[in-house]
Amino acid sequence: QAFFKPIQNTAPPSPTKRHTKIAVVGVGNVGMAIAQTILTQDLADELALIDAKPDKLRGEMLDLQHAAAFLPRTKISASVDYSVAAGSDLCIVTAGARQIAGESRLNLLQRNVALFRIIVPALARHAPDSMLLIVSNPVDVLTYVAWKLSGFPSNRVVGAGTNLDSSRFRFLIADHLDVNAQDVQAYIVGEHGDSSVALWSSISVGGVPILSFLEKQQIAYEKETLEKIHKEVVDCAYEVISLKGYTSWAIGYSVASLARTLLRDQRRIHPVSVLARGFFGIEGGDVFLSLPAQLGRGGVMGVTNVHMTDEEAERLRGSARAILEVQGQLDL
Ligand code: 6V0
Repeated sequence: QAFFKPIQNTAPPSPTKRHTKIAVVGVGNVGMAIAQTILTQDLADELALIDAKPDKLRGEMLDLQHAAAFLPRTKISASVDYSVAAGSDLCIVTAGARQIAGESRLNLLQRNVALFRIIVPALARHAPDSMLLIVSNPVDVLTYVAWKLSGFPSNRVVGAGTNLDSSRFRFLIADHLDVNAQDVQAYIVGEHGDSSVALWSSISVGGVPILSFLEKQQIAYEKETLEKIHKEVVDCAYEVISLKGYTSWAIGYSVASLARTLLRDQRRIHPVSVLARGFFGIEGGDVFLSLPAQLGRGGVMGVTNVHMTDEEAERLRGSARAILEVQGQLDL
């Protein structure tokens, strides 16, 4: 006997109501921070978790399911089998090998490419219409690898890129000026990592361009202070990792904000890793790196023609060359 007595003659559910499903591959620190932010922010009707370790996977699934009484209703499933991702609208990849002491970055990359050879074709097979959002590092090269291995059009493959770096940047500027980080418009573009580029010339706070404001107010325009802030953005990931072993909360919020923009067609502009060839004079091959991109239900809709000084554009092209050099050493 059913728990509820059905009401007769009801209309069927509206066919226009979209059912949203997100798959997260890798239930480590980052994957779980993303999963829990997705749940608390009510971004999906269904959440599928995938990992290579069955016990850890089931433990994480149960732990999240046990919070059901406090969360919006989301069906949570988990499996080592990629069929659990079937029908996903968005697949987020956080799986990655851990760096072994003394291992080169290139060797780590090659091990991650080996993982992606399993993960990406399986996702493409089970969720052929999905958007891929890559988080695993080195994120720019791995987003390129995911694009190649998936056979998806480039608008449906995005890397988390410098979305997090830009959030760190906005926090540090806000802290420096004692304002709200949400009022700070500032982008870090290029590689997620050491060769990232801070676009100082386009920063504004509450609509006020920051560099001309500082000059007009005759506040000593200290290029050094600005460079120090950028250096802190690059260094702070290493600092968090050396202090707590990994980063999780900020990347969780950063990726959840991307998921919201993509799935809810918010058309917001995020600095994320996209196929960058042809933008800002980037040549020399297919390279993914972060540019301020407009995102929506169709994935990447376009790249903002953000103002860059010649020096900033040259640094961006340098960042592209650095990524292409690593990419050239891979055999795909
Ligand atoms: P972690 O805690 O070691 O988790 C990795 C998970 O991947 C583990 O649960 C593994 O079992 C799983 N895994 C390994 N191989 C496979 C496989 N073949 N299939 C499925 N799952 C597998 O790492 P953590 O969660 O801390 O980091 C994950 C990745 O995110 C790393 O590559 C980080 O460098 C990267 N980050 C990227 C950021 C960005 O801004 N793009 C920010 C933070 C971390």
